Amino acid sequence: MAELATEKHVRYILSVEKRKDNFESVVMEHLRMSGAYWGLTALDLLGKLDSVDVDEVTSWLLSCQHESGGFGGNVGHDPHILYTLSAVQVLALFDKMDVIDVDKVTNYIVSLQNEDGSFSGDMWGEVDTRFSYIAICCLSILHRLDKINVEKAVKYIISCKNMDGGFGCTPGGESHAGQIFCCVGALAITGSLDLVDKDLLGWWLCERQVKSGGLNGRPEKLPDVCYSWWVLSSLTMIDRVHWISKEKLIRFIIDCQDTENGGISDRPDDAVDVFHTFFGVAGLSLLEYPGVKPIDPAYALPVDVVNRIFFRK
Ligand code: GRG
Ligand code: ZN
Repeated sequence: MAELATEKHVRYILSVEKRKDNFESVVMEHLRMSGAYWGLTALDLLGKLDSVDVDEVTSWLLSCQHESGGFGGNVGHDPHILYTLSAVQVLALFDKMDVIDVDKVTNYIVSLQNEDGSFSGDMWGEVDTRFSYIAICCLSILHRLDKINVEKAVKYIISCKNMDGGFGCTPGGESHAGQIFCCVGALAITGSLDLVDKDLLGWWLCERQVKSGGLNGRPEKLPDVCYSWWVLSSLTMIDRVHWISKEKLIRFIIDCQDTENGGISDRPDDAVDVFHTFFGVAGLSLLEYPGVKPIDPAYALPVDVVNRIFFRK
């Protein structure tokens, strides 16, 4: 089997967290909270979460929280539902949920649900099925799913389902693998997967595999390592992973590694980044690649972390 350069990737992820002055860190500045979630989850999947300073990351994370209960992407940045989920996911990885006021974070998310069941991303009101997933995933991790109207939330997600079996950002929006992950993930967490036509959606999703073995996000688009997560996690949740070639996809992800300096890129020979490094490792995890811990396809967290959240008490 093609080799994953695990040690190199661990070193790459640790170095990105520390760097402050290069191109990638400038690009990452406004979404550092999600960057922390991607990097730390990848490290955990590779069995190396113990190489980070938990107290240092936790105190930085807390300094990104606002009075509203929501988190910003970095210190001094406005709160957004996306960074709030990332912060909660990082605390779940660290088993440190006790450092936050869970009801306060819950109130922030609850305040973003709209009358039709949809969710806005922040106070400015943009609506997207991404935010439905984020709200549902985050509240489920916090054991507070009962604080929103789940029935209406599910109804809104179903109103974004298309004739091809896929889902879009809003009703009538084109099917896209990223939105499909969000909608299927939210339906999985709320126990509503019976509302998905699994064969129809499975067919659309498996058609995303192209000659090189990689997956694209929509018909006629180029393959990209991050769809090894968006597409494959969706196929896993609807039990149709065997409809693609696992061997060819493993080969494609491995071909996107920088074997010298570590990290994974979107396509072979492109520049690496933490986002694609995480989704490459997460994809390999779903493909049961040896030495990579299993990841939960709905929560996008290691299975042992999800078990700790739900089966501790
Ligand atoms: C916890 C994993 C996790 C996610 C949180 C933010 C979020 C919830 C989900 C994002 C879902 C999404 C829309 C992913 C797609 C990202 C992406 C690669 C977009 C690019 O789209 P285009 O149209 O590129 O620019 P293509 O590949 O279609 O050419
Ligand atoms: Zn990508």
